[in-house]
Amino acid sequence: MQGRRGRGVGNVLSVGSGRHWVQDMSTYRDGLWSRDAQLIWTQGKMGESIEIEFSVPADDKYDLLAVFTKAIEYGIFEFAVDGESVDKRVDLYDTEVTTSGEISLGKLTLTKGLHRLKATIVGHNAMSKGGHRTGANLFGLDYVRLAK
Ligand SMILES: [Ca+2]
Repeated sequence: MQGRRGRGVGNVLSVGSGRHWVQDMSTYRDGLWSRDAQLIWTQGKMGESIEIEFSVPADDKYDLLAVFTKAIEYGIFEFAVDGESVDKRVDLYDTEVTTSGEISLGKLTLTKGLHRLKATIVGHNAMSKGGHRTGANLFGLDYVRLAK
């Protein structure tokens, strides 16, 4: 996850309807996104999920940290790791295009190797204004990081 130019995002393992891609964020506020990029998912529907792989270096207990993109048409998400729900709900609505800063998705005991982070659309802020091509439940992930 951590390369020479900052932290990124692992492979997308599954996704609901809509589109996802790595979006160049260099035209937005300079330096705010690691690698000037985010994983974006548009046109997702209520209850659908995106599942992303992340790598754990050694068996241990970690704080799973993630940075998301926030903007006017972004949704509200809940999370699971390896199919187990974590007690976290994140509202990615914001009046400007920005990042969430590092949010803890929980302290987890993880084995060395690949794991799955799943984000599920559970709604969107009443202020959220979706575009007809993007929907009102957008998801954006800047990076995932494991802290001890
Ligand atoms: Ca990034």
